[in-house]
Amino acid sequence: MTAAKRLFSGIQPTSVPHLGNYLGALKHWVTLQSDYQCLYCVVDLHALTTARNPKETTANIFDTASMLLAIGVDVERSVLFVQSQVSGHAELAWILSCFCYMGELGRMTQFKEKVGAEQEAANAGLFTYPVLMSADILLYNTRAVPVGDDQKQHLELARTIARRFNNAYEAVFSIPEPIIPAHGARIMSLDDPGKKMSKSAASAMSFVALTDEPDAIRKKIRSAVTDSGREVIYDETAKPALANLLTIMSLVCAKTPQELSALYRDKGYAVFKSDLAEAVITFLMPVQERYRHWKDSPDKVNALLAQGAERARVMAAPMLERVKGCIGIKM
Ligand code: AQP
Repeated sequence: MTAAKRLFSGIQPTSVPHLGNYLGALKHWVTLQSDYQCLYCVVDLHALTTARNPKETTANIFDTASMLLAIGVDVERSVLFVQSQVSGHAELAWILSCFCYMGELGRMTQFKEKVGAEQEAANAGLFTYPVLMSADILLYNTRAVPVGDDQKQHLELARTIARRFNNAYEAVFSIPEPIIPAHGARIMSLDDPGKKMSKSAASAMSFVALTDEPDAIRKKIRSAVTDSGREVIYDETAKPALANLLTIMSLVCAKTPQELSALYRDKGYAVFKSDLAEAVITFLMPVQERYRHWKDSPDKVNALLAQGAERARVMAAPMLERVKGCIGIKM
């Protein structure tokens, strides 16, 4: 390993990643491998906040890792591993929970959105999720964290916890910087442009999974909500649903939303949506091919994950030791 700056990011194995996960985060995971020493983690402990079916959980972990390999996470350059295989994440999370306030966690919008009015019945893991995420990041002396816009607040909390710990003892943790893309940081749901695209959404029509078949993609995009009028123009305020679709197309085709508006302005929504569906299908085809390859090689994937976990454990050990030394529980 070189002395390049460390970068960490994770994805919950709650289901197959969708276009929002890809355009907001995963796509950047691949390019950032050239500039950073990257650790990419399938954060299965986070997924336990909602996952209850053990068989599905095991399958989702494997599928998510296979998809990360398919999109271009390169294990020669980056460390790819499963969170629960490196016990330092859970250990540091407990320690950091003693440096985080209930009030801070109560202000997290993702928690409020996920539990709604049911706070009393929500499991404590949903509430303390950002502490575990802080531990994931800080365990590796991480300098950069590529995430979608929805994780910005959690990352800010990780920075606060790191500063608080550093101030209480010594400068143990680097203060991690978010890397949030200028475009595509919040891809919205296809059936409700007021909500972000989410794996756990009630309706599968709200997202395009990276494994969706061409016909499913055509159907989902054809049924995507659009705004009134028929002109294809990029206007986030007046036409938020269309702006979301134009953003997706712009990232898939490497054209700006303005260029696309000029191209489709008078062609109507139906033509635009049909072309968008074909563009997404073409874009996903090679990814899906590589995904099938990895899915058919479980021994290879599991061996790569075991190697990744071993490397991560070695990288995590000095930080854990230093933190324990600071708080006086050094063994
Ligand atoms: N809609 C989105 N647009 C852009 N980026 C997104 N991300 C998630 N949704 C969007 C980014 O994807 C990375 C992995 O996210 P995650 O799976 O760890 O958790 P999440 O943010 O909670 O994503 P989901 O899809 O909404 O999952 P569920 O439904 O299981 O909670 C992160 O960098 C995230 O910002």
